[in-house]
Amino acid sequence: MARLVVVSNRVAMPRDRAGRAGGLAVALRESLQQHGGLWFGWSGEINDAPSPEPRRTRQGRVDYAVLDLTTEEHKGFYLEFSNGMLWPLCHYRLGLIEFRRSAWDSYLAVNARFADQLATELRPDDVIWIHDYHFIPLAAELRRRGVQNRIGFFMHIPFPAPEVLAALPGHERLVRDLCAYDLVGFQTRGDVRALTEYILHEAEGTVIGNSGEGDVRIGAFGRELRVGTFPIGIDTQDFAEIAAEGANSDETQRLTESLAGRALVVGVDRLDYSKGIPQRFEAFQHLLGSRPEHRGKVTFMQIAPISRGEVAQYRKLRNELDALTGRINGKFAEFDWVPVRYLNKSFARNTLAGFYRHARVGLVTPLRDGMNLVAKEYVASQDPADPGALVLSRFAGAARELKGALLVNPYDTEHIADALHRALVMPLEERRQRWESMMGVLKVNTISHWRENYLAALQAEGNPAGRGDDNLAGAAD
Ligand code: ADQ
Repeated sequence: MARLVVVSNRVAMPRDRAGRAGGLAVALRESLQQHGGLWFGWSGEINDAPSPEPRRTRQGRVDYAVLDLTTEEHKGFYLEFSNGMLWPLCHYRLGLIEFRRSAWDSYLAVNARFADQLATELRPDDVIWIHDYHFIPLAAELRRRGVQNRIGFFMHIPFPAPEVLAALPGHERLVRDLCAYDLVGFQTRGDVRALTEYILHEAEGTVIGNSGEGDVRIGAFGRELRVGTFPIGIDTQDFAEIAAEGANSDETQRLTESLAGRALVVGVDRLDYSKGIPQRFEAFQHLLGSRPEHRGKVTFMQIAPISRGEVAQYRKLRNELDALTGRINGKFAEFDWVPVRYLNKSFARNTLAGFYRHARVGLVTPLRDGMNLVAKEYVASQDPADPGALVLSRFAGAARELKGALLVNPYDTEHIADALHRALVMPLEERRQRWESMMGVLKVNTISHWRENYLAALQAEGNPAGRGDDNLAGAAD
């Protein structure tokens, strides 16, 4: 039976509690455990005299092998290129990019160094699943080292339109390297379309087959590969259960008491400029300004733990939100009501689920997002008898599936304010209907469904003659 090798920038080590690790880590770990597997990636540590060999841990049937980054690599590969260039590029924020050739060189060099180590770990039958933008060139580097295994890639964030991607010096190399995979998976059909257009118009490639369902087979750079849509899900049942339990938790009780009967609007995001948090604050301010009936009746709680605090744009965003919170509260607060509660901290999943369940409105307004799991978690957490309403950006991948949400343009703060008003006064019957339609989708497209679909598709690709039927996906049940 084939062994599964998962590669991701951060490796969820066995000591990480599942509650913190989240749905994706748990889902990947399950598959690895099922077959025996290897999880390979960055240790999360910086070390200027790193051992060339990975550090290893084994738990159950899973091996973990992690490498440290040097200070220079952490700066060039991780901060400057992955987070400083690819992240804004893929989120359509060209104005935030400062291209440095040294960072690009570092990105390629770290991918080459990781490939050196990973190549020595591999067995001929291994199926390799590489995650996210930090490691786009890894398959090409492995191929250069003679690796012929099936290699799949999943992009968790959006893939930009060719006109945007072409702004990155080195875009040709990046896409050529992407074509070294056997299967490239994206969150939405729009992402598949973006890569296909690049292949056709910038890379002189061809579309060999097109299912019309967000699934194409392309030919480029002397190879054939499949590019498909695999929208990531959550563990819907589990979330619904922990939310029902979380509704009675100490924290949720305290939250409920502190609200004194006021409606709660909740936002939960990493503190990231792609999430549209300032626009959301402006929209709430607009709601209070334009519809005085909500003053004193609604509380907006934004939970946003600090993320990538070393990167200048993230520090700037933090300052902006500190100022906005002060401005809105200064303008509208009363001695017994503070309109905005802004928390830079993380919560355990069950606490978060209890908060979601108590919130009358989930406010999820990214300017661009691969999927956005918070939107799905909010829906899964609702009480079926009295569900809240979801206000969702049309630019989140989740908007393709959650048609029962109130979809908004996240740049249009007045539009968001109108949707917020609609959500706050929405009759129970309409809330129920919308929620049922969304929950129907979430019950089918769970995270296990996503993982199994992806692995089955990878399994079917590049399957060299003579290789047995090593059904990876099915065995994960
Ligand atoms: P992210 O950009 O991190 O993920 P998202 O999909 O919303 O965004 O996932 C965030 C996760 O972190 C959720 O599970 C959420 O519950 C959790 N989280 C956020 N704030 C938290 C807090 N304060 N305390 C505890 N948990 C918190 C990237 C892409 C997304 C894509 C995912 C998965 O940017 O578009 O949906 O990967 O593919």
